[in-house]
Parts: sequence; structure tokens; C-alpha cells
Amino acid sequence: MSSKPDITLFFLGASRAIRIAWLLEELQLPFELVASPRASNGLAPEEFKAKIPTKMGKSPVIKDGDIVVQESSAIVEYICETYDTSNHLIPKDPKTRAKVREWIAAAEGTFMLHALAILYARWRIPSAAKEHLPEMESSLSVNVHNDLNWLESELSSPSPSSSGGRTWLVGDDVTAADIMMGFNTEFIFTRKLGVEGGEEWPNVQKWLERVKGREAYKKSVERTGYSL
Ligand SMILES: N[C@@H](CCC(=O)N[C@@H](CS)C(=O)NCC(=O)O)C(=O)O
Repeated sequence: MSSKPDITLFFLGASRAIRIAWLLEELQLPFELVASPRASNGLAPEEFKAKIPTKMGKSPVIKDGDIVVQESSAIVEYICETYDTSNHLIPKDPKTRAKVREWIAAAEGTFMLHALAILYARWRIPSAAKEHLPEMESSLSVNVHNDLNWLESELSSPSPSSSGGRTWLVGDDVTAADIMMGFNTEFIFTRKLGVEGGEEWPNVQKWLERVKGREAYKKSVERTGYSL
């Protein structure tokens, strides 16, 4: 285990990289920030991509001494396993850990997958087919609704140690589950990706407000200038 962090975070504006900035603030780890706003086409500017030490050039990426890690879920696991000495963000107990890992996997593999299908349809549909976009969005939104219903039901069920609804996704305190899931949930609502139709997810909204009110999250937003 490396005990002395030497972390650089490559941070593209309005992106998943906020997960990593929040995590680093949560653990009070010092880091160098290499940040860039998006180009006018919504992508990462070429000059910024050239600085990122990976072939993909996507954000987030971290460099910690001699290791470079990409993919936000892998970065979260690496940082927690290396620097979260109290193991509170990915708890040691196998059952709690499995639940945290379930959300880490779901953030990209389920929620982002389904939300991005809608965003890519908006971006890429040929103009000759544009009239079919509302129908496409509506059929793709079924997946997003199912995902949010799952999140809503988890947040409505009692946490292991209290009988009320839960404050955080797993257990009584913030874990890597909240840190991974916060971004995609905000992204889905802000970009209106499959959430139209009158259905509401009140516990999801309350949890998202708690995420935004968390001190370490606010610090990460302030330092990076993150805004969706
Ligand atoms: N699955 C990857 C996704 C990385 C990714 O697609 N990042 C986007 C920003 S959220 C990006 O770098 N886009 C800029 C571009 O493609 O130019 C992760 O979880 O880190």
C-alpha cells in the first residue's frame, strides 16, 4: 500500500470526473488538478486530451506516482483500497461490500448505459429520421424508469440500523456507492434523459440534495468549477 499520495486528476468539465474530485475531498487527499472545460462540440478539447496519459483520452483519469488509472469505477476502487485506511467507503464486511460494489457496477453498467442511449440518439439521429426521435426516446425511457424505480425503492427501504428510509445508499454513512451514483443520477435529471411522463422519485431527489449538501462534495465542486 502506497501511503504517500502523488495524485494528479485529469478533469473534464461537466463530467464523471466529479466522482473522483468528491472522493479525494472525502478522504482529504491532496491532488493536482489538470482541468479543462468542454469544447463547443461537447467533447474534450484536443489540447486537453493530449495531456491525458492514456490512449483513450477520456476523463476521469488519475496518475498516482507511477500508476495511471482510467474508468471512474476502477479509480474509485483503487483510491479506496490504497488510501481509505478506515475502510468506510468500501467496507470490509463481505455483504456490505457486495452492496457497495453493486452500485459501483450499476452506475456505469446500468444507469449510464440506459441514459446515454437516449443522449446518443438525440445527438446522432439522422435528420431524415428526426420525426421518430420522440417515439425512440419514449421507448428507451422504460429502462431509465426501471433504474430509477430500483434506486427509489432502495432509498425508501430501512437501512440495516434504522427503521426509517435510508440517508445514504448503503448503511448509515456515505460510501463509494453514493460517490459513484451521484453523478449519473444528477445527469439523468439535468439532461432529462428518460424521466418525462409524470412519474416522481421523491426519495431519489432527497438523496441527491443530501449529496449536493455534503461538505466534501461542495468543496470538489468549488475547486473544479463543476456544473452540469
Ligand atoms: N466509463 C468511463 C467513461 C469515460 C468517459 O466517457 N468520459 C467522458 C466524460 S464523462 C469523456 O471523457 N468525454 C470526452 C470525449 O469523449 O471527448 C468512466 O466511467 O470513466
